[in-house]
Amino acid sequence: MEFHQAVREVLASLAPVVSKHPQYADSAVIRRLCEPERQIIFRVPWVTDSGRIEVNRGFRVEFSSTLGPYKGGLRFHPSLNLGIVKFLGFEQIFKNALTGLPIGGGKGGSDFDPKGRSDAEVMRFCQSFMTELYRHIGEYTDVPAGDIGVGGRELGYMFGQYKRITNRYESGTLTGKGVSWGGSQVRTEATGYGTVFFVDEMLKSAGSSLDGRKVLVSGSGNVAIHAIEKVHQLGGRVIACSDSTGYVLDPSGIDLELLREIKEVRRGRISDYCDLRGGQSRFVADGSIWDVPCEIALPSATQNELDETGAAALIRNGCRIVAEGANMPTTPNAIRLLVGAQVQFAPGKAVNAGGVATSALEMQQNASRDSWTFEHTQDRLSKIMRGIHDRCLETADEYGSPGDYVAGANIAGFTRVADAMLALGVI
Ligand code: NDP
Ligand code: 2IT
Repeated sequence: MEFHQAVREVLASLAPVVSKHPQYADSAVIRRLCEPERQIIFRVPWVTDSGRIEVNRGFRVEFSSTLGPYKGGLRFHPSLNLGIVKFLGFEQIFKNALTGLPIGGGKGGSDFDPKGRSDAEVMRFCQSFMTELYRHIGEYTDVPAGDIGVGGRELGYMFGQYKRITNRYESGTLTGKGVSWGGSQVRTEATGYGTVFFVDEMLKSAGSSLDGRKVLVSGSGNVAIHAIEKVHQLGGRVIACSDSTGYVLDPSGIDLELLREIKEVRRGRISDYCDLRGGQSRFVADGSIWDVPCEIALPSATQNELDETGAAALIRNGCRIVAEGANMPTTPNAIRLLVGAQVQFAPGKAVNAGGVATSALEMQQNASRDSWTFEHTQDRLSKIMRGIHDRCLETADEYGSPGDYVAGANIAGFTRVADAMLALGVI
């Protein structure tokens, strides 16, 4: 279902491209792009702390290696299935193309649920997962990173196992590594920061800024936390964030230090926030964050989290910008509603591309055995986001849809990968 949704969304933008450039149709570029180059599904057995044997399913979908090694994250979430991995891998092809960097598209993960598991259990799972995955990946082949449920801890255990099995310190095989063992400055922050850099460009191109804006950020994971941080640095105020159990409303602005303590140190739930924060903050169990009045909404949790009801509430309350920090968080009907109400909408494959772009910067540093400063890396990220933003608008103009970020992102991503496919022949 999700894969078809993602494909339909891209194809809907391509009619003017194919009529202007019939060579794409003649060489079946679209049909070839819809079929992954390779799909790997494997058993992941592991042992719990109490000695029970568990079995999960592992996936890696290697979608397109036209522009570079397959590149994309690993997701650990109980809902994960092949259709979701395929949608994420398909999106990744165009997102990665949009960055202008030499990376192909792929995605993977497992239906393993890390919630409530001890560090030792997570380690044994990651080691078992990598014991199969290692034979499929490598600096020049396929370079995984994190996604939902996979952060620094999991990547550490996976890199350790990869290094042990291969007896090689191949830093360029995984990205999102810790800075003390081959990682890049800013990679942890990059998706959230990049999302806000993109929104800043949207505002600037309308002669405005983030200063004083009221913002909603759904989720409270890696992307959400760093989006909140950058909104606050640029003068905006994030008044609500969420997780799968409900949302926190804090009219005086989310206390980031407290949120990080709860999520990153204690690995706790967002419902703990209000007990510790007090004041006017409150937790709305099972509530929809989109009911909170705002000017800018950044869905940053998961796919299809913002539906027509959410979109209608945002419109009613005067929201002006929706930019996707997550992958495909807005349903097609919600996008139609938002666009119909003149809300500026920017899709994940452009908005959240800062994460994978910084992964490509990590690969550059690994290849040259170098490490850059935080300032330099953040400057590169911000320039890359400006480049993606401008490319979306220029492409939308060129194909007769001025201001349409969806058309711009889909067409600019597609044409870059399609032109390279034409050059490489029928493979
Ligand atoms: P995290 O695991 O750090 O956080 C995920 C957040 O989303 C949590 O708050 C989680 O709540 C919530 N969430 C996850 N699944 C669901 C669900 N089924 N229903 C409701 N809430 C859910 O992941 P990230 O922050 O890394 O990823 C968030 C989004 O951003 C994903 O769409 C991911 O694909 C995308 N993305 C991530 C990048 C990265 O570099 N990490 C790069 C580009 C995009 P709970 O804890 O309750 O499950
Ligand atoms: O969806 C995404 O772009 C990611 N999860 C990041 C992928 C990466 O390889 O850094």
